Amino acid sequence: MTVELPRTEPLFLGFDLSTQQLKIIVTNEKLIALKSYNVEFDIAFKEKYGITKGVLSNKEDGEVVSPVGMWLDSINHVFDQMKKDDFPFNQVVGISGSCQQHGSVFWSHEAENLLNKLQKDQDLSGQLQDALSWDKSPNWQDHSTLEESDAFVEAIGREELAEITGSRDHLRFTGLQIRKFATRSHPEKYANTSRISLVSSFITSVLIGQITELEESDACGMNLYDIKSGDFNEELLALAAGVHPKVDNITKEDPKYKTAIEDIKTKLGKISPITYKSSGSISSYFIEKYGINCNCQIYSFTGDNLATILSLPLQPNDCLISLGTSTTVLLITKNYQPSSQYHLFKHPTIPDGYMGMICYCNGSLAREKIRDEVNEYYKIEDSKSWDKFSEILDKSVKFDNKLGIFFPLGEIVPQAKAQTVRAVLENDKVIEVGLDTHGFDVDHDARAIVESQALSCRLRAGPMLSKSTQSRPGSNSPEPESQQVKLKQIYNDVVEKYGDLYTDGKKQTFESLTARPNRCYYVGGGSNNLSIISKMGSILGPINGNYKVEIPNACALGGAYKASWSFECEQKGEWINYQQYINQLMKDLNNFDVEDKWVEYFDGVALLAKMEEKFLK
Ligand code: XUL
Repeated sequence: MTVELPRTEPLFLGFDLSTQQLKIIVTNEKLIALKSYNVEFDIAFKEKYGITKGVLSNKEDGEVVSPVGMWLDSINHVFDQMKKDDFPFNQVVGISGSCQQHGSVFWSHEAENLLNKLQKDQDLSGQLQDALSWDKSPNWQDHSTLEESDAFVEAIGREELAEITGSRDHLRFTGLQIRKFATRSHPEKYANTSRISLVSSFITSVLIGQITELEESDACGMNLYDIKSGDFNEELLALAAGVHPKVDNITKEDPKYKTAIEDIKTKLGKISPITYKSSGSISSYFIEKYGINCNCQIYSFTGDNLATILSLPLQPNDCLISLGTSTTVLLITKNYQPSSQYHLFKHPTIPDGYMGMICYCNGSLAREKIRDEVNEYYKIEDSKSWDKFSEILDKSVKFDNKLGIFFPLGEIVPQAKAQTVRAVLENDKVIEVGLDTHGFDVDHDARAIVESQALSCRLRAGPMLSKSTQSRPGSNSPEPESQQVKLKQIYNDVVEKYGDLYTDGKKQTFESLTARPNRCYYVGGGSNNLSIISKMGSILGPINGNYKVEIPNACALGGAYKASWSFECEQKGEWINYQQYINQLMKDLNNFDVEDKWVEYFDGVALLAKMEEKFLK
């Protein structure tokens, strides 16, 4: 992006503070990305902070942390770069952004005072050194909190925790990290902490020059926030503060309990409900040092996955499927149906909406492994070519009751060891088979890896999606009522043949098995293979089409769009529907045609559910 920046129109900045870099993208009111700037941490700050890939890791105990000063340096670094580029800072009227999720920043008692008197001739990290009670922030890759995870599960229970907070216990989640910090790794530093921010609210705070509230959607990644009641859960706060009656040997009547709860409440502050309203104006430091427009508003930053969904014209029931090394499914729903197998967060711009997130470990590696086997079997010269694999997928037009689960790595969803399982349906019985038995050949492996990955998404997205009876526009599909009768029949047939279906211990219902996505969007390396995404699309069966999209700067763009949407809402003084606002991007997207096999793959759904239940170890 090297366009000449216009010298009059209002501009917006979208930050993406990720693990390895800070990127800032510049957009205008028409949602056009005009320019971007960035700094890679390992290139600019390796020497100063001793980092590798943006973090400091301790292999012994699994601790992974990011130096907070480095983030501050990166803001100065990129803004300096923009200044050198003669960037028209005076046109910037709104800033928001995306930050890595779950990380916490611990402020000292000096923080407010120091934030307030930043001097333009000095950098941020030097001036804010004493504003931190710990100069590090736990990174999302950290896995040093097994002890804390045990405590959360013992006190609350895994499924119950998911019910309350939208996610089960995860080692990286903020509540567990705070418990470790307060009770095990740094109790004195915890005592010297005045406030705790998430990375998102930390950056918002730095830009406005005072400590601001936590942003609600990102706060859902803490294992502390009760999503339904819209407040912190006191039992979870007790766990984070190390005073839970069940696991910490203390009673609720003990004055220490009450003091610790009051203390952690003060430290965390309030959670600001989803809003378009500004968190505050840019602080004088940035006005004086860089010449940012003094009316520039800072709109609350949010988490990176949450910002990603803001970058696309996503409507409720839309799914964004990222086919990278791992597979991540992000979807938008109005349905709060939590499960320990996925995450639900509040949507950052739709007050009654949620973002569902399913994270799989086995993505491209598993597909590549089968591709290599196929190429070896067919003696394909170029062992990395996808041609044969794709040809098999393209000609596999009918589901033939054979399926495989391929986990070269241990899997998170469902939680299982590394393994391969193949099965067929014979005489209405699901039986485990080996390769080259029961008609299961190498071609079946190729289709089964894609089928089972798509079916797993379908099984797990189903409970989160709202039931939809819409039909495809322009199609001859039956009216909703007769469609409903037809679906009931299919559902009854499947249940009669396979029995009730369970996923991750939860019974699938007629509604969950028949909820279809609205649109599916595919991103990431795997989406460049049209045969793979066509097969996935035919199984997932979105009502309004499949789209392949390329959004290399999704997080930063999501941040910039959040800023321009908020700015427009503030100008109008009312809530603008985010989906309508972002829908102007729809005209730039092209869908691809797939044959709809959604109904046919009901048998696949059942077969996968039974295989997971019966054979996975
Ligand atoms: C989400 C998560 C990661 C980080 C990456 O739960 O841990 O996506 O947010 O920055």
